Amino acid sequence: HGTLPTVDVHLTQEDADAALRADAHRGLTSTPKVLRPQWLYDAQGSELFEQITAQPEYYPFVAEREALALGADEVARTAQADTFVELGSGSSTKSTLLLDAMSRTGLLRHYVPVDVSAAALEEAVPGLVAGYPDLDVHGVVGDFIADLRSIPAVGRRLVVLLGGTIGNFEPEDRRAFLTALSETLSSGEHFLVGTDLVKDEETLVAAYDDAAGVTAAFELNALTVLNRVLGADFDLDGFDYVAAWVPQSSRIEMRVRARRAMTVRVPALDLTVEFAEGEEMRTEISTKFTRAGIAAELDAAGFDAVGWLTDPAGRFGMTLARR
Ligand code: AVJ
Repeated sequence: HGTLPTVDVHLTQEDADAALRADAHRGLTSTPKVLRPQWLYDAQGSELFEQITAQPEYYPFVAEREALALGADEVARTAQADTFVELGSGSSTKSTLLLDAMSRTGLLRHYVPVDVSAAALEEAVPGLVAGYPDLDVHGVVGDFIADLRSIPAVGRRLVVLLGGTIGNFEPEDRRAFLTALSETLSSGEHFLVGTDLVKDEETLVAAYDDAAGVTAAFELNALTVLNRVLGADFDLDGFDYVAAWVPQSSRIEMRVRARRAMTVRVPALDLTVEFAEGEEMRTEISTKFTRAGIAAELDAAGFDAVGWLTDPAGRFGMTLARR
């Protein structure tokens, strides 16, 4: 029993690889140097990220789950949706909290997991949906922004973006994403978005520079991926990891810093990259929000913020927005 998941592929591995190569060329030749967070999530990186979520300093994972455990039923009752669209997969215990709450309304029929990685869908979805034999599952392999319009409009949708993933986007990308999503949804459909909240610098920096060094290994793994995928010769011992709170941008910036001057060859891009001693290259950003700030961004994109969930300590927020 259980429906065999259908998967629509809007983005092939070749498309994704070509986009990443183009991005690496742009990022390695720009000032300052910068990489897309996608370089972090190969098999080893995904494993390290799992370990990050288990570090005592990394509160966002636990805090979001607490918020959902408290508020999933309220979200389900407000949204009155029969279709659960999850952007990005892998946070299965959290997906289950929402699927269960939506089941309790008696309306849930369809589950649409969307991810840029076919492998991530194959890994996360079967185990997740095994507990819901009557659920119609329709996966979509695609890019959050470019392929939003191809998300099937089977019924009344609740779209969710968990994990604080929206914090990874640059402001312009965030605006483009929220606007595209709003234009895709019909009046009366809902969007639930998780956002980590601004707090004291010490707590924030510790969350992104844990004592066990797991986050450092995770960010430095981007260089290993460049070595493997592009044939680059980054010397991993030549770089330190730095997590910096940048208040003007309200974000943590994750960077690798060259310990000495280095020349790095990147054969697949036909590129030679110079690093000065102390030069930093950004590997990821993690934007922190306020309740009013995210509500204003949603409003500007055509949504109404109609609900708010948070953990008891008020560390992480989730906004329910109505189109
Ligand atoms: C998966 C983007 C939510 O920003 O907290 C955690 C990624 N990187 N530690 C975050 C991350 C290093 C994480 N998100």
